[in-house]
Formats: sequence, C-alpha cells, structure tokens
Amino acid sequence: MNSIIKRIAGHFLIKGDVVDVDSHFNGLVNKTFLVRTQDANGYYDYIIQKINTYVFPNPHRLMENIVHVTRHIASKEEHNQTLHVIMSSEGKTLVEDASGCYRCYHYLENAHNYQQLQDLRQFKEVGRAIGIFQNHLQDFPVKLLYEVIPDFHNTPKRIKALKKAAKVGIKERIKETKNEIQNFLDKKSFLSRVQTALDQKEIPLRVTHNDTKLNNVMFDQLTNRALCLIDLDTVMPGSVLFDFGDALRVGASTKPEDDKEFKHIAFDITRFIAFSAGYLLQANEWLSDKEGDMLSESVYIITMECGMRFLTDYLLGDKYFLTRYPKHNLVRAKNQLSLANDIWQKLTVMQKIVKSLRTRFEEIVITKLGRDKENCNL
Ligand code: GN1
Ligand code: MG
Repeated sequence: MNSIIKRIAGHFLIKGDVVDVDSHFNGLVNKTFLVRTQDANGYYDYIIQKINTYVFPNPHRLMENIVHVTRHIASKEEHNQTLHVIMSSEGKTLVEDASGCYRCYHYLENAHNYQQLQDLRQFKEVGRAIGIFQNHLQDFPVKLLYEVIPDFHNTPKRIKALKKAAKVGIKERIKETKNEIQNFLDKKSFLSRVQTALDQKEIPLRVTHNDTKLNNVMFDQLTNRALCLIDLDTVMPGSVLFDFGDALRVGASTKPEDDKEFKHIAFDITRFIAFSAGYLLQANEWLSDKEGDMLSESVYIITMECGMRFLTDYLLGDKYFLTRYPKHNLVRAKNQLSLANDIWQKLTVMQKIVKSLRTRFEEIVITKLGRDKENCNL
C-alpha cells in the first residue's frame, strides 16, 4: 500500500520527495495516511486519504463541498485554522487510479485530537469550535452545497424507515424488539419538530457539519484550545440544531453509545452547561429565537433519531453500521433510548439553562463554569 501512496503523492502539488508513509490511523470509513516529504529546505507533512466510494459514491461533488467550505473559512481571518485541500498537478481535487480515489490535505501542525473527554474546559472548547465553524459559514450560500447523504437528518423519514423495517425486517428481531419499536414510535410527533420547522421555514437551512463528535475537533498541542473541525465529508445544508444536539448526545452521556449498563446511562447537565456556554458565546448573536428555543429538544430528537437508525439497521440485518457482535446494534438502540429518557426528564432544566445563558451568558459562563469545574470528576 505504501508504494501506491508514494506514487499517488507524486500527482499532488506537494513539496519534496516522499520519505515516509504512516498508515496507522483508525478511521472506519476512509483510509488515512500521513506522508512525510523532504527537500533541500527540510521536511513537510501531508495527509492523503483514500475515499470510501461505497459510502460516498460521488467523491467529486463531496470534494467541491469541502473546497467551498474550507476556502470560505480560510478567507475569514488571517490566522484561521482549517483543513486545506491540495490540488493535483492537473488542477483536480482528487487523484484516481485502479487502486482508488485519493485526496490530499496539508497536515495541521502542532494539533491533535482526543478520543475521550478530558475535562469540562475541553467540552466547552468543543462547543466553541462548533460555534466558530458555524459563525464562519453564516454568509456562505448554503444552496451551493451538494446533499452528500440526502435526508440525513430528516427524522420523519427515519421514523418511516423504522416502521418499514418493523414490517419487512428479520421476523425474530421484530418480535424481540416490539417494545423498543413502540417506544420510538410513541414519540413520533415530537421527533418531527425540527424537520417540520425547517419545512415551514420557521428555522433556516444553514451549513452543517453533521459529525460533531469530540474526535473531529483538533486542539492546539500547546494551549489545548480548539483549532478547527475536521472530517468535513458530511458538510451539507441542514439545521444547526443537529450539530449542537449530536455533540451533546455523544459528549454529555455518562456512558459510550454501545455500553450495556442501560440503567447507568445519564445525561450530564454540567457538561451541557459547559458545552452550551462555549457554543453560545459564538452562536448566540445569529441564532434565531426559534432556534434558541429548540436547542434543548434537538438533543433529545437527535438521540432518538440515532437510536432509531441503530434499531432499523438491527431489524434489517446490520447492513449500515459496523457491528462487532450480533446484538451490537440492538445494544446501541437501547442505550440511546435510555439516554433519551434521561434527557426527556431534564428537558425543562436544559431549556432554562439555555435561556439564562442566552440572556446573560458571559457572566454565567465565568461563575458557573468555575464552580462546576471543581465539582465535577470527568
Ligand atoms: C456514523 O462512522 P461515524 O462514527 O463517523 C454515522 C453518524 C452516527 C454515528 C453513530 C455518515 O458516524 O451519523 O451518528 O455513526 N455517520 C454516517 O455512531 O452515517
Ligand atoms: Mg464521521
């Protein structure tokens, strides 16, 4: 593989000659390589990725999205950090041959990402990074973006897909999950609220990232401040509510999304405060009143949506999500249901927090965060 990458690297407009290829990265979708080159002036690092064209059947349109968005962000501030796409010597964003389809990025110097949340300050930084990303793209013409995965967060369509899977799926699995299926469907009308608000133009279509997990935020190695978001493959038009909600679904749960101790899964309100404070410091200014009002419920909706996706996949025979054992998707679905139930109980508190952060956020961030940071063991 390394000799292939060496050859592919030669087609991109990079400095020097390849001296090393490191392939020890653990992404589940694309394959990532760190390529080091050298010329008379020194060493240079680049990232080359082989795009998974099964998941992303139109890599050219996907790359157009990424080029649009990264150029727009880079134009915003002199010291702005973002991924930079490196073109091929033929002026293209991709190099293709019989072995696959490749893209190349500058390596982000002195930056790293985390798999596990370290502390509250870090989660506040995640909120800040998502807010900044959305900030920079406020004036980007969202209609220019290609819908990489159509209806990705169209919750009513996800409900329909679950209903269908509950008819045509694997018989024993349908029987086994009767209660879970019903628990999701019982909340049908509440779960449709974001999509309905989008359809009725009560909230705007904006540029969204769609994978706002902790490990997609790059941090400065020295200061530990967030630098930028990576993994831009699913940047699409959508509602910013889902980027807010999805980051919290993962980051504020007390257990990983496939943990089996369902009774111990809880939504950590302290983390919710930290994240919301970081996010709202950036986004408060341009978020509409309606979006602000819906922030908390979006955490519940995206958690239920994700649970429905896991359950649908379970009923249909685990075709979409990678599973490590036969009931993996069912465990994930039950886990998300438990988390969603806890979020549901805390919704009124969350709404109050958002409201007070929105009106007096600067003052609250300083006092509340300082106090909670000391009390919280992450
Ligand atoms: C998938 O592969 P990963 O972890 O980046 C999925 C997300 C889900 C997530 C749940 C393109 O993301 O929507 O929230 O699994 N991405 C896609 O773990 O479907
Ligand atoms: Mg991803």
